[in-house]
Amino acid sequence: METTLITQLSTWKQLQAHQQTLNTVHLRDMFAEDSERFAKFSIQACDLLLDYSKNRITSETMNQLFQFANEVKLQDWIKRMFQGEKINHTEQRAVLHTALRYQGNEAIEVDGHNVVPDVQAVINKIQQFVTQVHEAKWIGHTGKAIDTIVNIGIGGSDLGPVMVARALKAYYHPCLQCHFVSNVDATHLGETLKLLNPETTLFIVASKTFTTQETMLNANSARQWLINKLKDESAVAKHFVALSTAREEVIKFGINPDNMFEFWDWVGGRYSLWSAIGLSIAVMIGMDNFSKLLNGAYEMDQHFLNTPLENNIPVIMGLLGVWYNNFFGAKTHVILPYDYALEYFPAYSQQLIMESLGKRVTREGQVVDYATCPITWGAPGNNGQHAFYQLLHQGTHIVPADFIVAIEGQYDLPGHQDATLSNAFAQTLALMKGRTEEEARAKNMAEDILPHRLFPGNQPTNTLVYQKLTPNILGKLIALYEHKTFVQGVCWGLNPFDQWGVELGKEMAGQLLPEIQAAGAVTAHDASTNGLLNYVKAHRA
Ligand code: G6Q
Repeated sequence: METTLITQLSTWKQLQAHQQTLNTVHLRDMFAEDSERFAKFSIQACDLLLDYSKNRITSETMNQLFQFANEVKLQDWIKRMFQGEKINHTEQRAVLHTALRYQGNEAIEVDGHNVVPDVQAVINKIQQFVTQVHEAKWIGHTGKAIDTIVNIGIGGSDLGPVMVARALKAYYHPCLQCHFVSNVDATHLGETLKLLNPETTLFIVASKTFTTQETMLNANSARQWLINKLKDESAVAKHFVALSTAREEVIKFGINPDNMFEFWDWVGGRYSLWSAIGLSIAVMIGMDNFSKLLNGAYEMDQHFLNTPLENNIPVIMGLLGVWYNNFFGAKTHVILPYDYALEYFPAYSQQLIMESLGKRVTREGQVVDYATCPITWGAPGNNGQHAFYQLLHQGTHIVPADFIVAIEGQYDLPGHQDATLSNAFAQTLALMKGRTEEEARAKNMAEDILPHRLFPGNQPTNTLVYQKLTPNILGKLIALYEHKTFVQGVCWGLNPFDQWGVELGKEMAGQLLPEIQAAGAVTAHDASTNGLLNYVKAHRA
């Protein structure tokens, strides 16, 4: 169906013209001319401070971005998502990760069915299970308490849980440890199995479809390992539980459906850590803390749903991303947590953002004539400074960045937090200001290498500040990025909730597997693929 691409909208054209007036304006001059920039371009909400004043914007820019958001009917789309409309139209599914953390009293319906009690029933089941493990009432086959859990899953069934579990290590139950196995190459599982005592290990097989090749292979190998060690197939019942939407597949695998924690097709993989997929998190941090995580996300949901665009954090961050991506030609976006507990947050965000927005046709199937998702990357702040920040300071690309900064760290070691904070803010200052020739000379820098000592600055940054990374704050932070991603999906006219690219990989791997396993030369493909397969076949034992 032909529709109006966003590039035809009047607000888009207006933004293009407006960008021309700002293209050569330097952030340092904007700050020099207006001492109120921080007051104008910062928001405190949901226990977060967002300082977006170090962006190449004026009040006029923001007004125009909000007008654009209105023209693409952002607020309608937000409501449609929260109300359970099937906005994931290519899979005919509602998108209701927000229902998983809903704390209100209204019904949320999918096909006329209220899903809120279903969600609560699974939360209750998780709660019971967590209590049983913590109180050593869920015991292993040989009568020993569980002290280790291993989540086996990949993509959305891994990245959220592993990121949150890493972030909330300070909240772990003292008698439990956890591992996450995702990769299909035997190293990941093999190295993990070496660390495990079969009598005290519980495997959590996390897979929405329960057919994903990597997860099923890892789960089957773990199952075989357990049976070999405990010399009894019935041991599986006490050492394996499943998180899935696919009951029949779980039964086929040999897990009793009583040991299955259910979720639903309206929970997207990369949005699923709030569902049964979060079981490993709940076991490790306890149900109270898991509820605080859900609560934090709910508070951000309410902020997103009810706050006017002008004060809405996910909306502002989303629109700023569009501003750089489409009007300044920024190709990437970097996420830099100054909180080591958020070590895996960039990797998690990569999936969230790039799997949602790495698309080239609109909802109506029209090929876009504008850039969509920026390449998203990142690493913990200080480590990045000694690695890739050079490119941010003196490279040729505009790289909008999110600095995520904790006021208090997880551990109270003298001097560490001051060093962290000074580094974070020094970087945003340096990226904004740069260093001019005049300033370099004032510091007596040698003339012959002067050009090498100059920094253009004018790199845009957002800074998000929170008190301390608690489960509640983490819930808010994750929900913020989920909603920011949704905002950009609406702006670019995309369906952020399907992932046909992932499906293609799954399908092709399924095709090649029997060819790798069969005897004889492979001839069915292009010369490269045939050549690679045949080379490997000829060279392996
Ligand atoms: C996420 C994607 C994808 C998915 C994995 C695992 O949104 O759909 O990353 O989570 O492919 O799928 P299963 O949970 O079905 O094993």
